[in-house]
Amino acid sequence: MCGIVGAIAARPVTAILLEGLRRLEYRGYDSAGLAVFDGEEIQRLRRTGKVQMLVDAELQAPLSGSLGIAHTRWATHGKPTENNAHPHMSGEQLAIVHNGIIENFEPLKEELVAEGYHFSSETDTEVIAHLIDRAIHSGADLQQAFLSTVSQLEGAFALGVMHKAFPDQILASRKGSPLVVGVGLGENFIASDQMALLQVTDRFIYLEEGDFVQLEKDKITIWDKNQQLVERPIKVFEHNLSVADKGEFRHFMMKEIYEQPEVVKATLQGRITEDRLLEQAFGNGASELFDQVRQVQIIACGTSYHAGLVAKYWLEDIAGMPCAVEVASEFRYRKTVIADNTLFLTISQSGETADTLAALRAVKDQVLASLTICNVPGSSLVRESDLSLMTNAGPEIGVASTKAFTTQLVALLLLTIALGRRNGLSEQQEAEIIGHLHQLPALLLASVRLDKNVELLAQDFAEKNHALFLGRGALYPVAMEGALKLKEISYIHAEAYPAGELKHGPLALVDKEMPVVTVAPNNALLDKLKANLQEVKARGGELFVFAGIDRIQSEEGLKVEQMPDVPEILAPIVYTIPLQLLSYHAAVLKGTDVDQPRNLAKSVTVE
Ligand code: HGA
Repeated sequence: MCGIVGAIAARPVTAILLEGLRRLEYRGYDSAGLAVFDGEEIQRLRRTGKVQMLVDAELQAPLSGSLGIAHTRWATHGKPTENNAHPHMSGEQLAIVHNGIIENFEPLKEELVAEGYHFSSETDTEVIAHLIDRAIHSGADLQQAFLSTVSQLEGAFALGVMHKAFPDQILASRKGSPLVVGVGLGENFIASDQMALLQVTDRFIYLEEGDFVQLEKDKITIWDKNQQLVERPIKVFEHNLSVADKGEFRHFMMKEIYEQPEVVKATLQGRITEDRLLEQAFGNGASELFDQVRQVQIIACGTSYHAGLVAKYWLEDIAGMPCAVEVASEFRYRKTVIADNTLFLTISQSGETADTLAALRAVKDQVLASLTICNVPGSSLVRESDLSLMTNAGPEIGVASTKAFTTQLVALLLLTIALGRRNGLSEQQEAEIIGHLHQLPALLLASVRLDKNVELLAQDFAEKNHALFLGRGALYPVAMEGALKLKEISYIHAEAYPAGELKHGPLALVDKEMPVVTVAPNNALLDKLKANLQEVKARGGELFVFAGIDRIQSEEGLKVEQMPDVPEILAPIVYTIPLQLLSYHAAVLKGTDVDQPRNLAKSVTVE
């Protein structure tokens, strides 16, 4: 996940670009660079490491100009070296920054090399610079050259381009990666995320897929994916919804529950096309490593452990990949047998979870490769793992994890596709799953909108001391996560069971004081689950069922909340939402400290 910033103004832009990079550093942190047109030449400065290295270098050799682009990189093609850092140039004329993955860069590169273009980096990005240059040399102006180049690119990108011979403009485009336009007075900007530009403007245009923009000092022109001129609305950024602010919400946890449709989009952005996974999103060398993987060992704690358990169902069922899941605090202290060609997968919101980190360190030398799914760039797990996939959920402040969990699940589904591809998952099946993932934000939104109904259900919980959660298949770990949420923030004792286990013991606990919550999407196990519900009803238990449309009806002792119709594969993600809402409302009714429940901490950096 790289970050890009661009500025065209009447004043010097270097400080604006550097501040923008600082604010985007959460997106990429292996190297950074900027290019500024000083009226005569494009001056470029790049450094490996943190943005601060670039800031220090610029202090030594200041760059000045009122047109510039900048980039903070998270390498997908080529190591994090200065040569691979962006901006990339074609000759002295043209500079480009790119966030994303160009899937067809190899044939394009071969073509350009055959025509005499020299490549100074290993990146996919550099082909874009030379393609634009080639089109200009055959008579196109910058705009035509940019458009014809973009039409040749497959994959995902957000791009910013400047050219010495066209110093009155920046061109930009997005497809599959985020990009916003910041609207100033006599100056305009682009960035991967509005946060990068809040220092200079609070007015933004949110570009749509395939949009192409010409940015001048006092003019913004936008064409849509069909190259038709379009007007996009300018929106004023609501500062009260910034990350460190609860905005209209009473608690961070609720804000974070509501953010899930948006952050899941961010997890997917730049990583999928309409019908395919871009597996370079896992980082440099991921594809070659994935080729060799024969099993997956997942290690995590708490909520992340539950995400791992869901992934086991997906990996074995869809990717045919043997998978073991264990809590880190157990794994690290026992003698373990690591099979050949094991991908060691850690999952952690903070990337600093002490037990998970210790488990990684203990076996790092024995595994084929380590991959972490994590929400904090630059964290220890990210630094110490061979590969990483960031969940892009943004800061999670509520101690009880919500959006980190659902974005972890999305990341794990992407991994399932990557490994499945090598194990019989057809292109058609992949396209189907990706199609479902495109629907996911809307499905999450529909579930979040059940809030008021779930609030009513919660009234039956607040007075209770215990609750049971049931699920089957990949919904069993979701039930575990629901029980954990309820425990964490409402202090109601809750346990989760695979529904088939009920009669092997927990049924003895069931009476009218023990609410039983069940997640019951329409799937092959639904009829079995319904039989389990009858077992509860027959013992006077009170059932609360989140169910697919029209499959289970409310009746005495059985309250059904109808969920949106979801593809089976997405059910674990979508059905998580009502359980989060249920625990939230139960806790609010009980009057507990929702965001900072007693005895718990957000980032468990001690064992
Ligand atoms: N493929 C480019 C950009 C990387 C990126 O967007 N990462 O998220 C590179 O490797 O430089």
